[in-house]
Amino acid sequence: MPTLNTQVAIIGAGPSGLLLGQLLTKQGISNIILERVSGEYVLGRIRAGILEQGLVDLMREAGASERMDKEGEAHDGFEIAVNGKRTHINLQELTGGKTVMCYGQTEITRDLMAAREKARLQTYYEASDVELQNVKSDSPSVSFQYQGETYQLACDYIVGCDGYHGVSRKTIPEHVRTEFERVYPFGWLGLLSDTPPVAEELIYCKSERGFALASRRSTTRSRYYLQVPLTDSVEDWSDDAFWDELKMRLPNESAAKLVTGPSLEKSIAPLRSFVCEPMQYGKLFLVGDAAHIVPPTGAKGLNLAASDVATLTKILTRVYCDNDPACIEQYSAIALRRVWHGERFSWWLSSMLHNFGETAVSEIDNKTFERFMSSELEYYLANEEGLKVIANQYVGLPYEELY
Ligand code: RFL
Ligand code: PHB
Repeated sequence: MPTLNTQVAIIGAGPSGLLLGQLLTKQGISNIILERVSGEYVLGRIRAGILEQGLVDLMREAGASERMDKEGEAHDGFEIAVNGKRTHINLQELTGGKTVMCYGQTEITRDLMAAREKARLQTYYEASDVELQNVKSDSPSVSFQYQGETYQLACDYIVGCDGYHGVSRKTIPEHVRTEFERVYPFGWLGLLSDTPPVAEELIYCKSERGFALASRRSTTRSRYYLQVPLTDSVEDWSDDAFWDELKMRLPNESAAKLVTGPSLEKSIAPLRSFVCEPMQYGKLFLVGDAAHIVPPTGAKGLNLAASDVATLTKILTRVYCDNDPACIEQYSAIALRRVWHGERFSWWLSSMLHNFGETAVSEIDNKTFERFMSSELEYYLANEEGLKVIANQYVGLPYEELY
């Protein structure tokens, strides 16, 4: 049986795993990544588009920012349109100079993959049957199947960056784990197309027909989303049907300018708020979607993954460079504080901007909940203080330092 050795075993080569691998390598900490699918498959997933400054800085620190710095778009603001009435959220003015960057998760992943390959770091793609062993002991390990052979990877720490459906979280015994979950009664149907985007900034649209988002990837590539019932499947939506529905949800002036074209990709993502506590168990850490999921409305998912990576990099650097192994106990509390802020913000924006229709929401009846949320949105959009509350959370809260 082939055996391998490293300081940190990372499960999952999504953006969390790849970014962590780069940052640890910069600190001289060795790491091996195990990924269930092929690199090509990972790059086929179309997901996030908006990066907070914290993530932009980490990409620079990781030495993988060259293309992002050239091609990423700085966005000073975005719009919220309520039944066609638009409010501009000027992030720069409302936050004292902060902005976000529009650059796709696919590109982030591609850049990190290229940096890892260039540094000749070990990644096992299409590794199956990954199993975490002895995570509570001083000699944890991971076994996996690769090209027909069983491998054993010995390490000091294991980091679960394997997303919501991964194996790492489930290694924490059920009696130790608390999971918080809210499943929303709708999903987002996303469409990617090589058409000029309808606007320079994102437009989040609340309408009686449901939520829509006009986003973008570049001056020639658009990304749009529609709120759809969970019972819908992608096959129910021809490109024409998508464009027709989008026009009805966008403000009239935007609908009139919308350039349509064939889809490059179409997929439906269910909306979920989910947190697993704690995020550390013995020598195992959970990072990103493995520990928490947010609905995409606040653009927080990948950004929360990045703040987990930042915290864990600081912790492992202290463990190895300052010989302070006890500091790993700080990880869960620091990461979870920021995660819950992101969870609350995404839930809040999602609740205000979607149409819940006949679906049960809480102990409050639907009609009343809808009114509460509409009124809440109106209140925040009507005054500068309210806009500041939205803007400061959208650009992202600061990262917490270790103590
Ligand atoms: P990922 O990206 O799911 O990667 C996990 C990786 O682990 C692998 N894996 C395994 N590997 C080995 N063994 C196993 N047993 C394994 N099980 C799984 C998987 O194959 C995969 O490669 O998690 P990660 O790295 O934590 O990254 C999280 C982000 O992907 C996610 O939070 C964001 O995409 C969320 N998100 C957004 N976040 C933002 O910050 N801004 C946005 O604008 C934004 N928009 C979005 C989004 C997510 C969306 N979808 C589809 C859910 C828009 C959408 C539509
Ligand atoms: C995206 O462009 O995919 C995107 C942007 C903002 C969001 C969610 C998704 O809130």
